[in-house]
Amino acid sequence: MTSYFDKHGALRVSGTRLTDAAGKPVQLRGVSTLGLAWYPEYVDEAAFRTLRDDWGANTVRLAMYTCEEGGYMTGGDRAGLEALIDKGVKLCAALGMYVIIDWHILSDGDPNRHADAAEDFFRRISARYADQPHVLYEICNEPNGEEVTWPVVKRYAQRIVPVIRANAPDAVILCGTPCWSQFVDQAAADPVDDKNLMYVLHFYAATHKDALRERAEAALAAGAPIFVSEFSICDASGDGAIDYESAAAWRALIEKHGLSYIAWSLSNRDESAALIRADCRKTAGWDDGDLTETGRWLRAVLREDRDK
Ligand code: IDC
Repeated sequence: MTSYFDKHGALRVSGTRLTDAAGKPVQLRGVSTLGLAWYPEYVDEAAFRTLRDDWGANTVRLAMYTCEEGGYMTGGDRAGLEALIDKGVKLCAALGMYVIIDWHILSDGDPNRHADAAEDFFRRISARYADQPHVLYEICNEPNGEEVTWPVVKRYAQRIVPVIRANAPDAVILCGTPCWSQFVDQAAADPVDDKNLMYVLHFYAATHKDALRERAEAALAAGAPIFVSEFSICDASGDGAIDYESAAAWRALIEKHGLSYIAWSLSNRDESAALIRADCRKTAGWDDGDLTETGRWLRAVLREDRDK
C-alpha cells in the first residue's frame, strides 16, 4: 500500500494551503495523543496502524505538556518524554504517516516563560529529525492570558523559528495564536517572516461557533495559512455534550478550505473528547463498541475523507 507520506513526501506552504513538493494540496488528518506522560501506551505500532488502516488517518500529533502534571517544565521525566517522541516519530516514519511534535503549553500561558527550555528542546529535536520530512514542529500549543497578545507570541516565534531553521530549513512549523489558539486573524494581520509556517486554530465545537469560524474565514481571506492541530466536538473543557450541528458547520469550513485537522484525544480518559471508551483497555484494533461517541464520529469522518 502506498502511504500518504509515500505519495506526498516533504510538505511546504503555498498561499494559504499546505501542499506537497509538486504544489499539490495536501490535507493532514489524524489524532493527537493526550499528554504523552499520562498515556504513553498509545504510542504504539498497532495503535498507529489501526488509525492509518482502519480509520484512514495520515498524521499523529504527539502532545507533550510543558506545565501540567508530569510536564517537561514541571518535574516530568524529560529523557522518557523525548524517548516517547522518538518512538512516535519512528513509528510514523515506518508507517508512512506525518507526525507533529507539540510543545504543549497551557497553564503556562505565555510561551516566552519557558523559551530558554523551548529553544534548547527544539534545537536538539530538529537536529535529530533534520533529514526526516514527515516531521512537523508545533512550537506552542495554546498561548493564553490577557497580556499574551499576538506581538508577544510573535516574539517567541521569532526566537524559536530560526533555531529550527538552522537544522530543518524547510520543515513545516505550526505556531499557536492568542486566546488558546483562536486569534488567527491577528496573526494574519502581522505574519511571521517565514515561508513554511502555518497559524494554529483550535476549536471545541460545542463552545466555539460562528464567531470563531468568522475569525478563521477572515484570516484565510487575508492570506494566512491555517492548520487545525487540535479540536473536538464537545465543549472546551474536553467534556460535556457533543454539538453535532456546530461540528457539521466546522466540517464544512474545513472542507471548503482543505484545512488539515487533528482530533483530541487518543486516550480512554473519562471525558467526552477521548476517542476510546473509559472501560476499554485495548490500545489498538478497536471496534465501534470500544469507541466513544466522539471516536465513532471521528472514525466515520476520517473514513469518508481517506481517499481524497
Ligand atoms: C485537557 C484534557 C484533560 C486534562 C486537561 C489538563 O482533555 O483531560 O485534564 O487538558 O489541563 C485544550 C488544550 C488541551 C485540553 C483540551 C480540553 O490544548 O490540553 O486538554 N483543550 O480542555 N484547549 C482547548 C481545550
